[in-house]
This record gives sequence, structure tokens and C-alpha cells, in this order.
Amino acid sequence: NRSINLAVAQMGPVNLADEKDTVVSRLIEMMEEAKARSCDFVLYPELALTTFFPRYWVPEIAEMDKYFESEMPNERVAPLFEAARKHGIGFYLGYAELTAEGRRFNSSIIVNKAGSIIGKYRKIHLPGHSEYRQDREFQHLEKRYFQVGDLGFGVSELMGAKIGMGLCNDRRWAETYRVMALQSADLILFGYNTPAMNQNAVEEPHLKMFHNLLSIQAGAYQNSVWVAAAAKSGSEDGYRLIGGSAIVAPTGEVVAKAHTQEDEVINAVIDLSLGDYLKEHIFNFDEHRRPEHYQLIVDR
Ligand code: CDT
Repeated sequence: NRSINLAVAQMGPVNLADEKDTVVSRLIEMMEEAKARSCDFVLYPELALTTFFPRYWVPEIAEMDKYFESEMPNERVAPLFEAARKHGIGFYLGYAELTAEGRRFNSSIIVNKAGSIIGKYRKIHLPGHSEYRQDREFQHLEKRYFQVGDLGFGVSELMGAKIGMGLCNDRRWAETYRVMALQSADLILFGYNTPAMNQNAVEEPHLKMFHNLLSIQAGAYQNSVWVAAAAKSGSEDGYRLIGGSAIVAPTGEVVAKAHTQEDEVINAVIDLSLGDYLKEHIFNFDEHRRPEHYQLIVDR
């Protein structure tokens, strides 16, 4: 059978004062834990190398450049790529990307067991706003610091699987999963940073975790795919992020879940054939989808 021993490396907080070298050491430590459990692949969070800086407003966007990577790999993250080669483990890493033309993206990559980048994604559903908002207790400035991704939702072939990527807010949108499932994705990976505090007063705090799990469980089931999501969690300089990193089967069932808000590795051996009966029957796309009635979805 086709299977992958998949690790999800949830991270505790990264504070403003934390150096990237220290963060990379934490990532390597979790990779070693994954290696000790014979894992093939490690999923790290969104913006894994830095604090979740879009919560801070600065007048000049270039003031945020220190949080961006203008090369990948680069000197500071090279030890992570070396560790992947040494241990024979692939990984997904979320980071802020600054291109040579000065474009900024919230990006993720898939790196294979030989330490080579084989897939790249730039976040498409950017939440929040682009200007400082006085009416908000908490800023969420992803629309200020990042452009909408221009690479679409693709899939990469690795470990005998078709693997797709999204980042954080993408996991809440049905279209994200469906576009990749239509390319026969077996596994969809997300890194996330979800603030624990209410952005609007009407939402109960417990709904943050409910909606996190609801989204990835529904996405998995309705598309017959495995879904894994890795949080950056805990209190970053007083701003709390939810944990709840999880691995979800194509049945929609959670098969592994983090229980802390710290650096924590969870893993599961995922059988890539598990969703086959769903793909053949209830979610047989060719048999049962009716795209001629879905036009509105792409028209607006
Ligand atoms: N990082 C990220 O995309 N976070 C969003 C917060 C939405 S509230 C503005 C999320 O969907 O979890």
C-alpha cells in the first residue's frame, strides 16, 4: 500500500526578539524527533521563521524586510536543508518571500529528502486589511505586506503522492481543496497562524478552534484527501495564537492532534489509498459533479 509517515511540527511562539538561527534550531530539533519516529516528511507552520509580523503596522513596508527571505535556501536556513539531507526527511516550510523584483508573498515550499525544493506556493486568500484600522483592537495586515499569490493551487509529486499546499486562511475556503482535488491530490498541507483573540466582538473564543477543525475536516472529507495543518501557537509577545495542529483522514476523522501550545511533534502513518472508496463512490467527480451548474463560482 502507498503510505507516508507524516509528522506535523507545531511551533510554540516566536517572539520579536528571537533570532532566526534560534528558530531554525527549534525546527531541526523537531525534525530529529520526527526522524526518531521514522517519519518521511515534516510539516512546519506558516511564517515559521519569524513572529506573525502582519499584526504590526509600520509606515514603510520596507521596515519589515528583516522578516522576509530574499533567497531560499539562504545562509540562516541552510542548516535545516542539511538536516533534511542528513536524515532523509522532506519538509514543508512557510516563510515571507521577497523577490528580486521587490514583490512580497506569504509563501511555502516543499523540500524533498535530498534537500531540493520541488514545489512552491504563494498564499492566495490573504485575510485582513491593508491600512491601519483604528476601529480594530488587533491589526491583521496581510493585505499590506503581501501580494496575492500568482502560482495557483498546484500539486507536487513526492513519496508516491500528489501533494498540494495552502496557507492558513486558504484552509477555510472550499475552492482551495477542490482545485487541488481536481488534480488528484492525495494530501493537502497547511501551515497557519490563527489569532486566538476575537477580531470582532460577536465571536465566542471557542469558535476559533471549532472553525479550524471544521474547515480541515470538511475539506478532507468532501475531497477524499488527507489534510494536515501545522499551527504556530501560544503567546507571541502577548498576542495569542491557537494551536490544534492536526492530521485528518479522507473520512474527515482527526487521526492525530497536538494538545499543547508549544513546539510539539505529532505524526501518523497515512494510507494514501484510504480515500479511494470515497473517490470511487460518493465523491466520484466524473460521475457526479455538475460543473455546468457551478458557473457562478468562477464568474464572481
Ligand atoms: N494567517 C492567517 O491567514 N490567519 C487568518 C486569520 C483570520 S482573521 C483576520 C486565519 O484564517 O486563521
